[in-house]
Amino acid sequence: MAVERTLVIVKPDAVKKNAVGDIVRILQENDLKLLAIKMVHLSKEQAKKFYIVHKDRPFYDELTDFMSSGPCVPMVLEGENAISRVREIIGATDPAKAAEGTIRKKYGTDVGRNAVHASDSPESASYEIPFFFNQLEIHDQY
Ligand code: DAT
Ligand code: MG
Repeated sequence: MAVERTLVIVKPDAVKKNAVGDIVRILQENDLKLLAIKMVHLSKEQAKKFYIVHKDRPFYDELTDFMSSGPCVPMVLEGENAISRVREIIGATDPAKAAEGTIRKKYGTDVGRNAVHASDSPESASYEIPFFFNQLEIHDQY
C-alpha cells in the first residue's frame, strides 16, 4: 500500500448536470483528501494535449471536441492506493457497463460523455496533475 495522488476531472457533461458537489462528496467520503480543485474551459488544442496518449484512436477528435465544449473541474486527490481506488469508484468507461453505485453509472450518459476522468497509472498521474496545477495550487498541509 502506498499513498498516491491522482487527477480527477468532472467533465463538461457532469458540470452541466450540477454534479460537481456530489462527485467531490463521494470521493471525500471514500477517504480521498482534496488537495486542489479549479474550473477551466479547455481549448481544443489543450484538450488534444491532455489526451495525447489517445491521438491515434478513432475517438480522439470526438473526445477532444467534447472536452473543450464547456468548463470542466479538474482536482487532485490523495490517499492510499488512490489511483486504483478512484478508478473503481468511477466505474467502467462505458456508463452502461459501470457497476451500481459508481459515479459513471450515476452521472454518465454514454461512452463518450461519461462524467469523469481519472488517472489510470502513476505515470499518467505524473503527466496529468502538473498539466492543470502548479506546486502553489496543491495543498497537503491541512
Ligand atoms: P477511461 O476514461 O475510462 O480511462 P479511455 O482512457 O479508454 O477510458 O478513453 C478516454 C476517454 O475517451 C473515455 O473516458 C471516453 C472516450 N472514449 C473511450 N472509448 C470511446 C469510444 N469507443 N467512443 C467514444 N469515446 C470513447
Ligand atoms: Mg484513460
